[in-house]
Amino acid sequence: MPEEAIAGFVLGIDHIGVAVSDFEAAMALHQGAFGFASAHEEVNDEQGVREAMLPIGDGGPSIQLLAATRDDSPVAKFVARNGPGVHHIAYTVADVVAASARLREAGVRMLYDEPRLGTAGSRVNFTHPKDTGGVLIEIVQPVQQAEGAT
Ligand code: V0V
Ligand code: CO
Repeated sequence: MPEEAIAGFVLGIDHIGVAVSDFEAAMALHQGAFGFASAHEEVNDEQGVREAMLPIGDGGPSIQLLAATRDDSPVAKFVARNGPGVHHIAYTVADVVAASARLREAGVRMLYDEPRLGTAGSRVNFTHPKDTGGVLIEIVQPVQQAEGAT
């Protein structure tokens, strides 16, 4: 892979994660006031979240609404500390393992040694927010890339 391609490993914004305390009310707001449609909903037991993806425009990034399903969920802790609000930004990458390695080389702590299951079969990792300017950054390898990988 050429240097330029490695330097440009962030392909786009996959989603912006928003922590909510009332999932139904947040869905009603985003679908009603903003006219978003829900493209995908699931419960991620490992992460302790109920979530919905609401794409912005045609093929744009999504708003990811996240409600905690248990008290020790990262989202429960975030909401208890800060109240509802923007929780993370998720960047699309082609290879989450390579992207994590590159970030570690740059001195950024990654929260997981190995990628974990994200939305719709994607593979994800997160930066430590203290190493990325106080912003929790998720990197996402969507399932299409995972299937297409050789
Ligand atoms: C905590 N901190 C944050 C933060 N959460 N800063 C920015 N954005 C956030 N969302 C700050 C916190 O205020 C502390 O700052 C510092 O980080 C360390 O906090 P801590 O008390 O040591 O740790 P916790 O228990 O608050 O946990 C923080 C981390 C946790 C980031 C380690 O939230 C985590 O493991 N996140 C990764 C998984 C996740 O977020 N899952 C939910 C989304 P001070 O007080 O020291 O200054 S799941 C998802 O998006 C999926 C599945 C998907 O998209 O596919
Ligand atoms: Co996310």
